[in-house]
Amino acid sequence: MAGCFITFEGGEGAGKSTQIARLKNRLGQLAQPVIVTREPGGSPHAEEIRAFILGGHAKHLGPFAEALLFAAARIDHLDKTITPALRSGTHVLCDRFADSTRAYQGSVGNIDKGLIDQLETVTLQGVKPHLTFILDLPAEVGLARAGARQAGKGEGADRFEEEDISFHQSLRQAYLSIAQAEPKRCVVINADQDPDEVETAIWTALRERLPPMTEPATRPLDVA
Ligand code: T5A
Repeated sequence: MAGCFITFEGGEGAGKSTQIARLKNRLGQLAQPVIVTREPGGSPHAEEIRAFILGGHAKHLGPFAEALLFAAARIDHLDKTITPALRSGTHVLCDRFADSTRAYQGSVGNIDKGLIDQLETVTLQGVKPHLTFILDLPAEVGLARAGARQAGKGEGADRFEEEDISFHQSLRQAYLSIAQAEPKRCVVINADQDPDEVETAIWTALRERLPPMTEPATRPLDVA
């Protein structure tokens, strides 16, 4: 793989989409080839599965069935979007990935860790993010941001946003545990600050972890 695979994780309203757009802009100014994608979704069939899950249609099946549906969407997303981009030397910025299944369905949904590990192995087929930014903030702050944005658009809460506060507080701890278990891949970013400060923290970490990405692209990428 010639491109870098970077994922953004965190609770609801953490600011992932905002920061992904800013990072894409910065990389574009350096002529770095980059695409932005998201989970669940990121390919036509995965977007269909997204609508089904976030519409709440799989909730009654329980967390493991939901994890299988997220995995099915992920297989198509990898196959159609992520892997071809990385092979062609394009960086991929992805809004949520396998850590979301580990946190939401695994830790908070109480699915056995060994089962989540096995599911991840068969789903990812060895494709792992080079770097994962975990945007960390109190659950109440993130939910308030997500709620305000939805109110502005006249939308309601989705399948997971409507869970109670203890669900979202557990989620925050689940992400911090993931970061603690994989410090080489994960960087925790304080997302409870001004968007410009969050952007600077992300750029600084990127420069430390993947320096070729933060320089002008003057030759074919060789950063695998
Ligand atoms: N899910 C997903 C699983 O359960 N398992 C899985 O395996 C996967 C892949 C996806 C849902 O599916 C679940 C997790 C999710 O519940 P989604 O619609 O894609 O749902 O929603 P989220 O990924 O949660 O994304 P959000 O859009 O809710 O949040 P973001 O992208 O983190 O936040 P963003 O950038 O849209 O910002 C939210 C609001 O806050 C403002 C923005 O302007 C916006 O209005 N904002 C800030 N305000 C103040 N300070 C800052 N620093 C700010 N940054 C942004």
